[in-house]
Amino acid sequence: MATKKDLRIGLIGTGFMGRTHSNGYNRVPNFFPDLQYNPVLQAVCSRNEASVRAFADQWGYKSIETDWRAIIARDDIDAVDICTPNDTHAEIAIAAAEAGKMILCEKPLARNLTEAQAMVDAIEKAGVANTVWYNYRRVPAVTLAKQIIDSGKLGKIFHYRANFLQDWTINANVPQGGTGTWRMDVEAAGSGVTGDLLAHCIDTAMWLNGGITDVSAVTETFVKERMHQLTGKMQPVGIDDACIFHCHFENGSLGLFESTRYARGHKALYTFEINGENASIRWDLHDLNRLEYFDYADDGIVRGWRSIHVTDGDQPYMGKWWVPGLSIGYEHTFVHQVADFLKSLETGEPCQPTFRDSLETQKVCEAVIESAKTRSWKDTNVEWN
Ligand code: SOE
Repeated sequence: MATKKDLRIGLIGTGFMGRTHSNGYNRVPNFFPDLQYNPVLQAVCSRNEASVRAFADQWGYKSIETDWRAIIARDDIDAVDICTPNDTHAEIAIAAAEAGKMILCEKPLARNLTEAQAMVDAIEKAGVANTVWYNYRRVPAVTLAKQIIDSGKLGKIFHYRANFLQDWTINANVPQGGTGTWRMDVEAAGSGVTGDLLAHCIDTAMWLNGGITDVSAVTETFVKERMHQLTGKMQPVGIDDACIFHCHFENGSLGLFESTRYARGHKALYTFEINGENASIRWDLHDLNRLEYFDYADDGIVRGWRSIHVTDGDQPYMGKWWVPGLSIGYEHTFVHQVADFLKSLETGEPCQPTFRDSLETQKVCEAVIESAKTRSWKDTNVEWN
């Protein structure tokens, strides 16, 4: 095999997502050995020197930085991976693009549409490779759902339904702001469940079922004040704790979406169901290797919901893993995204979702928040192809 090319990564941010991405870079060479590019963990950056050093040792980064600008200034880094809170995405991504770096950005792309548009303008002007980590597209069962839908088996689609339910913020003593709870702070996050959880549902939905044209939403903030870790004071909560919206898709189908962090008993219940004229599909993150499929064309005496255990070598990504019948997990979605990004560098094809694709998701999120605020239907102005 020809000598591999190195893709030298500079990771910024060492939280939960820093770990998932690092695991992805580390696993890819073993399981996707045919790729021409080899990820090299060149540098990792976080403000606290001791903790970033420990992270570098644990995950195998060659060097550390404590200022993200240093990562961007380095000549020995090809791609910048942004895993910091949402309020830093735009500044880092724009600076990285101007420096000619490739960019992999954690979701959501930005806090709002204005920031997201500026990021898209910067990467398109620079012409750099880019992707956004909407990882659930790369669950093999979800990728299989996409293949089934694209094959036309569902026929005309009538309904798309999705939920993303969690329960980790019910306790009013959970603070906002600062390390670990920046998702609770509107300044850092931009929004609550809409940008954090529904953004996943919207990304998957538009990938599977096309553009969302208009939305009508309701949001609620159940705990109105929380202690802010940066000021030490009780402060109003600006995020949406729960959001429900319904919508139209360009293809004429209706969508219904719900997300909350107040669904006691649910830690990360992401589900979707799609009903078409000829067939239906449903998926549940808690049983992520299973795709349920109902086909009206089946012989009547055996017709019913099929439970497809997506572990066969012919099914998406699974030929890369163990042997048929053996499951993989959440972390593999990030391995797949790294592999797809590296492949995109070989082929020159964009690695979806790109910043531009994720701008469309941001448009829907913005319309959802605006609709809830104004108690009215909002057009998304999504451009989906
Ligand atoms: C929030 O709790 C969170 O970690 C999201 O930020 C992730 O994007 C989602 O995949 C799981 O839940």
